[in-house]
Amino acid sequence: MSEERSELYQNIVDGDFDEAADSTQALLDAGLSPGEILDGHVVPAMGEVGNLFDEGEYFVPELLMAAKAAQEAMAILNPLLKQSGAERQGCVVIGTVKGDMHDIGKNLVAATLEGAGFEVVDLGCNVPPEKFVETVQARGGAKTFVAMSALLTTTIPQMKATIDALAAAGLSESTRTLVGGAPVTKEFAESIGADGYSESANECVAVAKELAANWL
Ligand code: B12
Repeated sequence: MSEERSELYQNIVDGDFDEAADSTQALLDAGLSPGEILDGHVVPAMGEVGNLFDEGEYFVPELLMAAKAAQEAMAILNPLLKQSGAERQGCVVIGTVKGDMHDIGKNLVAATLEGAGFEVVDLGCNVPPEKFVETVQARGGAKTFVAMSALLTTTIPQMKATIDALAAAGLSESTRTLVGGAPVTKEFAESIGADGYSESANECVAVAKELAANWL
């Protein structure tokens, strides 16, 4: 079984969601850690699905079946990532921004942060700026990371709208913002005043930890 072409990888690419749980379990039984399965199998398989869609080979139904297969795998991996016993880090409020329903990347980032010891409050997708603000306010001024995901060029302006809404509510000092998603670049992140950006879920942990070290 090659690293990238495992049965799980193939199940996700083929949208065989009823087999994805068994193939995830098979990788765990073979001794792989949940993080290795996520980074080595689930993420690359979804990357290939994205490419097939971009090339016109796949259409929305195939995407949905692939997404469902990835979710079956995550249903097994998530609880294990949470149990990893990593040292407790800060709290991250995460969501996909308003108008955007893409949540696969956001879910991977949430699971990876959780596995690295962060407390994660997942607001789901289509999250308006005011919902991020309310959630941070409900934490009573405690220092909080606000992580936003967006996959559409039409929705990335919601990231700036959220950063502005946090500032307007007087929450700039108690929050640090993280942004990501396929159309988001480091330059864009800087231009909207985000505190952190990363291209991948794994890298996001390092970025959040570095911000935490200088802040929490
Ligand atoms: C799967 C998918 C869908 C699925 C989503 C299912 C779901 N539950 O998420 C469905 C079918 C619903 C869908 C719908 C649509 N989609 Co779509 N979709 C995709 C596709 C193929 C893959 C996205 C994906 O899951 N990638 C895999 C994950 C793992 O990668 P990722 O999200 O980038 O996340 C990684 C990093 O970016 C980063 N990251 C992500 N979030 C965050 C957050 C933080 C804080 C950090 C630090 C890092 C980080 O870490 C992640 C893991 O490494 C992309 C094509 C592509 N190549 O990206 C199109 C794509 C994003 N979709 C697109 C479009 C146009 C649409 C629709 C408008 C289509 C339509 N006509 O109906 C709708 C919009 C619905 C809406 N309002 O949101 C376009 C966007 C074009 C644009 N320039 O805006 C794309 C690029 C396809 C294309 N080439 O045209 N889509």
